[in-house]
Amino acid sequence: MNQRAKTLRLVLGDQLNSQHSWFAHVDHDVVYVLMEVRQETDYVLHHAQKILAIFAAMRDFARCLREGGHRVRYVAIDDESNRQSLTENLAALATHYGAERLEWQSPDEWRVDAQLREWAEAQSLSTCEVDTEHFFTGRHDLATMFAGRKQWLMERFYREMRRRFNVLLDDTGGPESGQWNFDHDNRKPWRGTPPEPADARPVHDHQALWLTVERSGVKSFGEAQAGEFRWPLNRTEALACLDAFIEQTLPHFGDFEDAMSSSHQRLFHSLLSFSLNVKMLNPREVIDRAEAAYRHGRAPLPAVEGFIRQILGWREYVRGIYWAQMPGYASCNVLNHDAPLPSWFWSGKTQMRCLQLAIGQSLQTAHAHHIQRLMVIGNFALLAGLSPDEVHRWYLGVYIDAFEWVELPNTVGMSQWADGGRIATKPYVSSAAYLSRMSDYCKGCHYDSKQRVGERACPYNALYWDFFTRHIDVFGRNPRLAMVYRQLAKMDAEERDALRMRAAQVRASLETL
Ligand code: FAD
Ligand code: DLZ
Repeated sequence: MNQRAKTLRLVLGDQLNSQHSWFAHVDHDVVYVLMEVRQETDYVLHHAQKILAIFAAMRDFARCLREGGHRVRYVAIDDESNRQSLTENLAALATHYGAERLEWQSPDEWRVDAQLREWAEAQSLSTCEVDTEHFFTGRHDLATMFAGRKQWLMERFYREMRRRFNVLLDDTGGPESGQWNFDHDNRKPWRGTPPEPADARPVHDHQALWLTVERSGVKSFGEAQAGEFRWPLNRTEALACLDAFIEQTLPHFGDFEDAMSSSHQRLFHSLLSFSLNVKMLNPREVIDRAEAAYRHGRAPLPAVEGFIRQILGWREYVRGIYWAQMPGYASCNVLNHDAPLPSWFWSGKTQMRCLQLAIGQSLQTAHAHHIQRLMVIGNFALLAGLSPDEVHRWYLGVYIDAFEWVELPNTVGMSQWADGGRIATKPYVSSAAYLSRMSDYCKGCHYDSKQRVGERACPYNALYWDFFTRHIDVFGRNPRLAMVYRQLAKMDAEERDALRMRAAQVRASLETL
């Protein structure tokens, strides 16, 4: 075959979409380029499983393309010719193939988007950016929808999306069963029944690949193959996981969406975020499958609506926020929080059992579900006044599904309120009472969830009241927090002092909690 190629097409590690129109026809003038590069492994310290999953999935994708007859150039992390930079490799490959044209799909991250555009401007090659054909909305649709409005609301956006894409509507065009949102039904604690479905994810062994990654000098944290490395690494595997979720798990998703258990980590979550974010699965097909389960009487409406809201609502919404707010969004810090992350974020070794379990699980499996991320880890970080940038970098590194477009708004906005309420109309914080109600984490903890002051009092309690006292200027007039401030006002001075002192003690000893 002729070595030369007219066109190079870049496929990034989170663009493994075999359904993309690029791949509908084989063209021998086109070479698809995938590269494992230090630029992408090292821009933040990553969990070992995230690197491994992306590399293994990229390698499998390249294999499938070759099997489909496409020409592929795969640059492995240890290739001698690898310049470890997306654009430097592209320049070298364009020369190698005598290419006249370079095409790429819109990157999801601002950083890579800017890099490719800037580089392309300085090239004599003709360039072309195409859509990823993945999301429901364009990058700037959300900003257009809310142009001129002070308050952007997810719920408004979500209803509009349901109408626009005809999801869970009745014959009149209204919401199925007359109700848009079943959030209030979806808050049950889990006490052991129904049983957690078996883990349908495939087990992989990528020891050899991991050795190559390590030998190439890539730094990481977390466990690479802790017992089992089980993430879907191609579309066939992802579709099998989707099938299993729809059949066995979705019916209970709603009831236990916010529940946490020390013995059962997955409960009724889909664990589809990695497959979705690297685009092995399309959100439209996931939503269609969930809606069909409801229409065929195999899953109740509150569960299906709750699940669809996460994907059609939150996932598209945070992406719109990201593109509307970048590049400044990454440095938001409205509450001026600047405490460094305690070292136990990297080991899980703290006496607070909820954090020990949620962080421990994250380090072991590169996953934690939404309430663990928001109400255990994020809640503590916000109450303790940790630096939102450090918190963001931890979340971006640790989770298998973390890509900045979705992680940053969730961390900096929803979880740390560092954007001043752009996403969350009030901060997601709680005392130990919430954690104790929604999980069994407090049982057997070194700290007492019921005590507010004293050495053994759960740190969340004093921190909670201290947070609202410290930030009364920001939150004191928020009508959604009126109750909190009424409760604070009812406390006598002695009680408030004791809480303040306990909180100060906790904040001074974060490292040893
Ligand atoms: P399920 O509970 O089964 O939900 C189904 C799907 O809905 C998910 O796969 C995901 O695609 C989507 N979804 C649910 N909640 C959200 C949300 N808030 N924003 C966007 N999509 C959502 N999600 C990521 O995909 N990547 C991240 O980097 C990420 N970082 C987060 C950081 C913080 C601080 C918080 C609070 C949440 C974060 N989330 C992130 C959202 C959510 O926690 C994960 O999507 C979810 O836990 C993934 O597990 P799952 O597939 O089992 O989700
Ligand atoms: C996350 C990641 C990692 C760890 N490594 C690579 C890589 O070596 N090559 C690659 O193309 N993509 C990788 N990715 C995913 C990218 O970070 C992601 O594609 C961009 O940030 C755009 O969203």
